[in-house]
Amino acid sequence: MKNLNRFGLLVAALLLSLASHAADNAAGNGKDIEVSAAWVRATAPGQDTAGVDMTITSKHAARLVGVSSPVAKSAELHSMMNMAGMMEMREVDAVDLPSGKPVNLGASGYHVMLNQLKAPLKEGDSVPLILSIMVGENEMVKIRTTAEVRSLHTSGGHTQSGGPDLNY
Ligand SMILES: [Cu+2]
Repeated sequence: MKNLNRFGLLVAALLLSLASHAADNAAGNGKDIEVSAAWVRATAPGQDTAGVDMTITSKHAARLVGVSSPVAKSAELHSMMNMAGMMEMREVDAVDLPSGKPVNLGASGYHVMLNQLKAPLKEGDSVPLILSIMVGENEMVKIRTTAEVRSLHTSGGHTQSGGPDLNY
């Protein structure tokens, strides 16, 4: 019986690994698009929006055109602009991903805005994200990734966009 159980575990592990490969394939040419260093600051009490930073590298010219996350009611692509000394966020339709060039959203003046968070983001959590990326003219791929929730006091890298009460 013991051996049988072990065999069962092996089969389960094999099935799991097959399932995760299937998920990769479901992302179309997901292997041609790499997402790294995705992170978001933990939320302060009462804060229900959060800005996510990440680096996206697409082998082929593409555009990030949408984002969703189960932790937020909606997610948008935002740009940050300095308007007469005030940082202002605007929703944008897309972020260009030139072929082969890593694009760091924060460094490029963008972030993913999570709106109406369903629960506070706590340090150490990971936030699932689904990126909609248009590769070339008409191939839409969905890329699953997760953003690491870092300490509220993390500085640098990303200009936090949690709200006007936070320091930029
Ligand atoms: Cu924003």
